Amino acid sequence: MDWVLCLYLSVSFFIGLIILTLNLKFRKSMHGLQELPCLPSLPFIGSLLSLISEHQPHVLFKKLQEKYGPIYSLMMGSNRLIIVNQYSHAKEVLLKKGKIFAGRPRTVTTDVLTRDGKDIAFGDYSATWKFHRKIVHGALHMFGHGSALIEKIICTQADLLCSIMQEKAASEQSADFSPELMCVVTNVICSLCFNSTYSVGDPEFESMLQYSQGIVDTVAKDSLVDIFPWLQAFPNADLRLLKQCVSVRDKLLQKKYEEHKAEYSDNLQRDLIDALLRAKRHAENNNTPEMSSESLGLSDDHILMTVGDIFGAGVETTMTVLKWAIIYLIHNPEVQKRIQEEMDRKLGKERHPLLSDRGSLPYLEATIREVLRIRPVSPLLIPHVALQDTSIENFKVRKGTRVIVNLWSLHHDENEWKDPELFDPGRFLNSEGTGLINPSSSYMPFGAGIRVCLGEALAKMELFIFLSWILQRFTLSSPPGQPPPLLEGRFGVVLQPAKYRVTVIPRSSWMTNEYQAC
Ligand code: STR
Repeated sequence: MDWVLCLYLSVSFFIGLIILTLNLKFRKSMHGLQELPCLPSLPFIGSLLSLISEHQPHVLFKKLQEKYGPIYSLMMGSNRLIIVNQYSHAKEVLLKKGKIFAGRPRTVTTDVLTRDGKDIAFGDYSATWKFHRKIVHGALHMFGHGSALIEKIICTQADLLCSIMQEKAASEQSADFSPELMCVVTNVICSLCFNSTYSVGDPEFESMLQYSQGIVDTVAKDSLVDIFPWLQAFPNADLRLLKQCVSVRDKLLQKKYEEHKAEYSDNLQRDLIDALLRAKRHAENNNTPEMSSESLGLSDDHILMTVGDIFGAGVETTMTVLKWAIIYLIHNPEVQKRIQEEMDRKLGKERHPLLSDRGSLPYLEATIREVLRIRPVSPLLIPHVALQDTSIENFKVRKGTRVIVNLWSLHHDENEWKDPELFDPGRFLNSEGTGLINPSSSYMPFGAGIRVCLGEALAKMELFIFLSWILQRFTLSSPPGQPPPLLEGRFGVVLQPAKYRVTVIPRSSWMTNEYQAC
């Protein structure tokens, strides 16, 4: 029996040795990691005192790099936050470890907006979330990419915008075009989501204008109530406004949803709601438990919140970029001139630009890219959350830590961009000015990884069509005697420019022939 005992002892010894080595290795890998530099923090209020500043958050976080390096942490109340300011770290968070960092924090304001995270943008990472994203992606794809339908929808709205501009030009009035821009951008999304459109002045549209601004002003701004949730118990004007706006929005969404449900038919797919309803019915008819609509959470609430997201994201973001683009065009008349010359040369003077012209108008494309670089719509993206203990470079990141990718820092990084504060579309062109290039990887206006913007393709189509149509017919400037619009934005869930007025001057070379459907 001795040999049995001997064998037993040696096997146990080797197994023990293996376990010990693995354990040591694991502990070493955790121990090898460093703690991140951290802003001073006090109990209860965290690092709030170090964050009091005249600068807006994205600018302040960029500045704090000088003292703490490109990645550092701070405390917001009791939550640890990591700020990432450099491309290599952003890449690790969004791409290399995208799934680990795919979580979203729950905050009071986003919970009000999204019925406790039942949407895509602010919803936490889960099977339901993945399923939603997949069907919305599919539906957008169906109406998007190269589809003649979407092109027609956008061109019709571009024509409407140009007619309004023409009227203003004829009466020689300068105007704030925000309501008109909002109207045409809303109509594109409305056509996609609800198969309907509005005109400026329509009461439903006017209420939309109001509630959207109310939501943008109050949601996800790291307001105090998001840092200290117990503040909800006290009267709070912002939270009250948000709740009012959300309730107006929800009534409108509910109405559209009920209309679609009543008209639903399996072989009718007019818009996004039809596509979502169809996916829901499909899941309901599918009997496997893991595919049922309940287990995937495809409730009416989820569908409504998803549509609310697409609606809000589609309108606020595109409208904001268009406003920034017009501001930079006013500041840089030579850029307008070069875009117009490029269009005159490539398209002639009697044909409207089409999506298929994108490849032949590189200077316009470069200008759009530069606008998205210099004034990213979402300078801090939406915060991510680490779903398990992990690391960034050799820094420890504990499960539950919030991570903010400071896109502003990436887009204004002096090591990546020459004169980052300078508006220069040429940086996106080759030396002959004939083709587009990627001058730096430190550029991600739509985010990256599994939470990358769902509307990227749609946004690019809209920006191209709207700007090319406007610039083919008009030259934009500030009203005579007035300074050009401010370049400083107002930080919030989107980086909004201040209000400004524009004078539109018709281009004499443009034939005002009737719009021919594209
Ligand atoms: C705008 C206002 C509104 O009515 C609804 C929403 C929900 C989706 C939000 C959107 C907002 C602002 C821009 C967001 C978008 C989701 C993705 C997008 C935050 C608050 C960006 O990441 C820029």
